[in-house]
Amino acid sequence: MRTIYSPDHARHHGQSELIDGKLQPCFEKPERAFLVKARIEERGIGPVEPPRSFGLEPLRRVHRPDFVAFLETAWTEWTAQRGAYDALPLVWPVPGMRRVLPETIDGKLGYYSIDAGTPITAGTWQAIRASADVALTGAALIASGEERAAFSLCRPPGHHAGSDFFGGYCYFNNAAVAAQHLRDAGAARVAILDVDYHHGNGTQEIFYDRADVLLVNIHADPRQEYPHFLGHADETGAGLGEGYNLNLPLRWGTGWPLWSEALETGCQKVAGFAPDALVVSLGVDTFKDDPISQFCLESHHFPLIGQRIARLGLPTLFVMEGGYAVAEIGVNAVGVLEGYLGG
Ligand code: 6XA
Ligand code: ZN
Repeated sequence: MRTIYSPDHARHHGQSELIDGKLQPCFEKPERAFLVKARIEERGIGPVEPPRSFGLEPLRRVHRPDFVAFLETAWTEWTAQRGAYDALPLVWPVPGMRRVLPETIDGKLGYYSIDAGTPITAGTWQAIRASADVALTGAALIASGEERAAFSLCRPPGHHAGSDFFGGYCYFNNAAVAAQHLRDAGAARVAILDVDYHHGNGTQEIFYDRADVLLVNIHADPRQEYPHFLGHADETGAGLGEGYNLNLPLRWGTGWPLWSEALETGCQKVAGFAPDALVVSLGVDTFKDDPISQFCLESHHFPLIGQRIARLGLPTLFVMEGGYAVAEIGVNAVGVLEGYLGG
């Protein structure tokens, strides 16, 4: 299996995030992708290749143009106003206020974000463009039929980013950009299976009223876990998209028996949709020792996830999302790929 990887991810290296009431060193750090890439090489999964450049147009297929433009200039605006240190938002237009775009950077940061855990740094723009190109390059390999499966080693991740907001360490929604690219290249139906520990609220928001992209999410119950305000079981899609969104929330402490049951349910939903291609939002923060998560999967479970996905028999693009237990991130992420490949 080919892996698409860009070293430009390392240009995004946040100092700190607001988490648990404290400014702490970012959990989402360059080492994550370095270690996954190292494991790919160690296990001989296949070649590691750079992305092609797709420009901004594919991003604007799922993100609002003003949001894309905001991300491009946010660092410059922030440094002009504040100084050369990471930008974080502080105030949000919650219901009861008005979402009117402010003129100054502090207001814009709140307007276009969902949390204070996702810094914009000097190299964020270059890294998020590269990350989207990594996803698009993988999608193009699948779309052309050149490859039956590929791994887009994206960093930063993407599934919390919506049509016009960033957050949850995510800026551009790489999986959504890839799924839309597959659609635009001729796939009539695309399924996205999100196995990250967190609900992919951004992906859900982007495709919620569409019947051409099925989204299945297996994640920690939003009543307990981030992102808290989306991901409930009764969110099934809207309008034409009714029935094309399946949320399978699970309680803290969930281990393999219940998690794998949800995977089975999710895979059956995907099979019933009979998509032309599958995008897997591959987070490995379901691992028992993940520092910010509360599920209990063990390293030997990750190949079983890949095996089950392989049984769907679909052209499949794996897109890297979360996972913060850096000592095991390579073993767990590559474990899924090896399971898929029959290892
Ligand atoms: C709180 C947690 C962010 C979640 C990031 C993640 N700032 N999402 O792994 O999948
Ligand atoms: Zn996650």
